[in-house]
Amino acid sequence: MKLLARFAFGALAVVLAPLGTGAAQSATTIVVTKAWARATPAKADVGVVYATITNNGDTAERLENLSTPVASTAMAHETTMKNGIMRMAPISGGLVIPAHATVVLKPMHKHIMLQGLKTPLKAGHSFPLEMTFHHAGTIKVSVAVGTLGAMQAPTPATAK
Ligand SMILES: [Cu+2]
Repeated sequence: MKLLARFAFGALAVVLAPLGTGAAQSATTIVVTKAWARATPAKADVGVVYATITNNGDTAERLENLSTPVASTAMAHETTMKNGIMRMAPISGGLVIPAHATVVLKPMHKHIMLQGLKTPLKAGHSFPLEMTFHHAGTIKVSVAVGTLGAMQAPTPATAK
């Protein structure tokens, strides 16, 4: 009975696969969309990147490394509120994207911290970010820069 149920589920998955988004290519288990950052003031040392990460795979994924030419380090962070005090720290154990789940990095939550910013992030511009996952390997993402203090991703029309 159990075996039958598993077979039925497998058949369903095969049928549904072609209906997935066009982004799903051969072995693309991790899809990153809406990568964006806020513009930073001149001489700022830090910046923050947000993105939506979807794991279409059957196993949990871990973001193992981040790299961008605009900053000396990039790291997954988490913002928490404790006794009314907001603080942030590297996510212990790293950022994990469970199987068949989407993790949204957004203001006041999980984010990617850029430290040692080499150049101010300018609204309307974009910059590359390499995200290396345990199974999926390295994914190159273009991060669109929105305005200073923006709370959501700039619309694609405004990003260059
Ligand atoms: Cu942070």
